[in-house]
Amino acid sequence: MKALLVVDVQNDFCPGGALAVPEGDKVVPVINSLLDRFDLVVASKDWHPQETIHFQKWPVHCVQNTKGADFHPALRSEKIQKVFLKGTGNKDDGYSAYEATNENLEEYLKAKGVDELYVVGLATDYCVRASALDAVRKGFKTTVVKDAVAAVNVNPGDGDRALEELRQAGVTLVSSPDV
Ligand code: VGL
Ligand code: ZN
Repeated sequence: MKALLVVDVQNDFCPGGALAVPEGDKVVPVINSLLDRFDLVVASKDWHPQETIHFQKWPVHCVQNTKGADFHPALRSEKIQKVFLKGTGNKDDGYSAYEATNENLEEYLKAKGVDELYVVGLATDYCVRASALDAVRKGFKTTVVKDAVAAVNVNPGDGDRALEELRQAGVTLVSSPDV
């Protein structure tokens, strides 16, 4: 059983948003093209309170129930069976989808019989990285689709370094035509 995890494809991480990932919107058509190849599609949302220590590191973004926290309008979000909300506390970053507080992602996937998890979305160097690392640690056969992720790149090369770290941790890297 193979599932797709769509990480944080939200307005604030796309061009024009509060914490825009360069070319963040470019992942949307690639992700849309993958959705029908999976038995199960789930997503995470960065879902912050108005005040959190997270905003000492980052501009205010993805505040709960704001437009910036909505999915990118072109994402075929009707295909998403469950949304996992993370970063909801005010004392930690909550980068990983496995830190969601509305539902437990690990238990949800295991209850559905998922053993293989494909991870796509934003941003390669933060939430995709943290979610994929947690997925391998929890025993999922984990794959990141390289052309379906994009990096913040606070420091040049952060995205490429994150992908190399993931590869060394046991994550498989593929291109979308090979999914
Ligand atoms: C993210 C920075 C701050 C992410 C979330 O979704 O990768 N990055 N908050
Ligand atoms: Zn955030």
